[in-house]
Amino acid sequence: MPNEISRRETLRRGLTATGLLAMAVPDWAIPALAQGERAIAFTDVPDTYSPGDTTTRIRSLDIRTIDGPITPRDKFFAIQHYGRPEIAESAHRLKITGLVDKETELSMAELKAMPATELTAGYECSGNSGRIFQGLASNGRWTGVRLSDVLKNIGVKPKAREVIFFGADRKEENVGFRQQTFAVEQQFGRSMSLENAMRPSPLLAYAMNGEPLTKEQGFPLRLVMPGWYGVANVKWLAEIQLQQDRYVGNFQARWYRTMMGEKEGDQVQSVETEVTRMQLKSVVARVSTEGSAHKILGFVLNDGTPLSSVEVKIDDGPWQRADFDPSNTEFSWKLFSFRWEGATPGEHTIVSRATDVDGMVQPVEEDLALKQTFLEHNAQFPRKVMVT
Ligand SMILES: Nc1nc2c(c(=O)[nH]1)N[C@H]1C(S)=C(S)[C@@H](COP(=O)(O)O)O[C@H]1N2
Ligand SMILES: [Mo]
Repeated sequence: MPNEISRRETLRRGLTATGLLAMAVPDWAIPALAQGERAIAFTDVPDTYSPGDTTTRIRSLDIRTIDGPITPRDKFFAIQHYGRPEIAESAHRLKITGLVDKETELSMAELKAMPATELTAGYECSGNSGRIFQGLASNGRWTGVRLSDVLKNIGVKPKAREVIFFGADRKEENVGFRQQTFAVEQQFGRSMSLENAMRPSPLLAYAMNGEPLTKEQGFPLRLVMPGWYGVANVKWLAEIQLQQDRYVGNFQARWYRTMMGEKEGDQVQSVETEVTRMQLKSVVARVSTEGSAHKILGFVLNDGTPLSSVEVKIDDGPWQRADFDPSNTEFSWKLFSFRWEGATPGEHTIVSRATDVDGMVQPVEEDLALKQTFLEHNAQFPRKVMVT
């Protein structure tokens, strides 16, 4: 009875999606450290570790300090290629050019006068990994206008296929062609198909967590592309250009590609893909203790596909299901917690793995052995803690 099966399948998916929200909240699932609760030390993080701040090129999030679903704006990770341009909001214009009915410039006041949407979205830089203790990830509550509304208002010509987002940040770079090298001014740009741009979720965001974007977050305007890796979220957004051809800018066509070997019999073929939707990843972020009980807290990031489970394994023990935080939403990071009973003094290894409703399971390091580039590293991340 194929109908029956597909109905059950639909029910299961529906339940998983809403189940994330409706699940009973264990009292210890609340992320902030309770009275008398203290964090215990990871022995895999050196004492010299520093997450950086706004004076450094990269500010990462010390994930051991996660104390709620939303990352505060002064802790939200920040990374970019060309530095952080200073833009005056009153002078800023968003240009919309190319295959539109009428090329347009919108002021921030005009954008803010349009119906606003709020959406919680978490993302990580595609270069995030255990190398930097998974600190290039955060979760924010964004306010802005839907990209699709802006494009529909302006009118898109039928030939348009590609939507390019340019930041105001520019830099001269050496571009090679055969034996020659040219110094060319490059503007940070990323593109996507018109189909993806017209989805309901992408936002032209001007606020995070109820406050204006900070300079490092792309003040006064940025794209937020829920479910995609950080690089899609173009900051200091200055121009949206629609065209028919694929965009082949540096950060689209040369950077942010993944090369992965795929086995065909004895042969390994290298397959190159674009960095777009986030690959399923979970990370243990914090371990704390209160009396004799221990709690493990972590987060999951993916493209918004509902999750079926996140599990935790301690040393050589079995995989055990963790609980999802009730604050999780479709595009937020998904916090999870696990009550660890009977922790014995000494060093322990803790690892988590997430599974989605399509049966995708977070890979282990060995599964990624054929990956040739470092981006999109979503392997399970075993962590070491010291119980005293
Ligand atoms: N204009 C512009 N936008 C950009 C970048 C950039 O260099 N310039 N870097 C991208 C990358 S690689 C990432 S991971 C995210 C980081 O966003 P955040 O700094 O708000 O965390 O911004 C993206 N948007
Ligand atoms: Mo990134």
